[in-house]
Amino acid sequence: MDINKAFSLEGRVALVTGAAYGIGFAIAEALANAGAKIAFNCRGQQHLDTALEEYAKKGIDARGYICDVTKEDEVAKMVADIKKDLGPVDILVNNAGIIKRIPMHEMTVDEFRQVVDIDLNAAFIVSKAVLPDMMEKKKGKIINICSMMSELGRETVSAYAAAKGGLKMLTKNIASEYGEYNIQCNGIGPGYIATPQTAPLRERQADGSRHPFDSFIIAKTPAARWGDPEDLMGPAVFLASDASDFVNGHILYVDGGILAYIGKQP
Ligand code: NAP
Ligand code: GCO
Repeated sequence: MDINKAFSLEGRVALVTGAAYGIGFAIAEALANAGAKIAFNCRGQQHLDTALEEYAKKGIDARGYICDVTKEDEVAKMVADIKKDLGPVDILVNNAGIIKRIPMHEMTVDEFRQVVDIDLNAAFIVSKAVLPDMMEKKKGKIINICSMMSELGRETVSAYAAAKGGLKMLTKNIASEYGEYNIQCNGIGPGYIATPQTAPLRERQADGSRHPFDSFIIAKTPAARWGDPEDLMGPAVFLASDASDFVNGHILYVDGGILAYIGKQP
């Protein structure tokens, strides 16, 4: 095997959902650096315009689309527009996601449903939209961005954990149902990563000390640090490339060792 060719994404079209910033932006940058043509989406024009500027600063000619991934008609239009602009999607990264940190007994049904809609149902919607072209080409990669909460629970994240647990099983089911089309579906399970989504968990206290949750994660992580979106770039290229053609239905945890570690004694 030519190992450099195996990791190359030259000529491939990658759609990374919710890649205006955060983990999605880093993954899109990595796929672009490996040769892929990049399409991304978010919900608002302002985030889109800022993201296009940031991609351009990195020399990436990304195509941005306004699309709410929970809306099947918007997704269908986005996938059709990408096909017209760049070609059929070869690599899909279902990254878009939100979290609501509310004690379950205080969470409304609508709040629960909104998290599940974006973090789980949308992966079904977008995957369903790109599968027909992948099936026709008999080649495709779908990467679902799971979470520690695909394996573990904690206070206040019931909807998020339910969605991410479901996303783990959706990943395994897509892998099972479409492996015969040479389509591989895997997950990436990031640990605790420093992005806008986790900013509230890292805010300095009034006295300048670390947020208690920040200290907790440092103690729970063998690497004794939060992850950076850059830590996900290599794993994403691996799972998007031919190098992982016999990896299917796997959740690759990129967590600094959290899931392996009981945690440092206080
Ligand atoms: P983030 O900084 O909050 O970014 C989330 C992205 O998703 C934004 O670009 C947002 O764009 C987009 N988005 C949200 N809802 C959307 C919708 N309905 N339609 C289209 N785009 C939507 O989050 P992040 O930390 O980068 O996380 C990215 C993914 O990694 C999420 O699935 C998250 O659950 C997962 N994850 C994060 C961590 C972590 O520690 N940060 C760890 C494990 C897993 P707009 O709001 O502009 O639309
Ligand atoms: C939380 C965090 C986590 C991370 C991530 C961990 O409140 O516990 O937001 O859920 O986002 O999913 O893998």
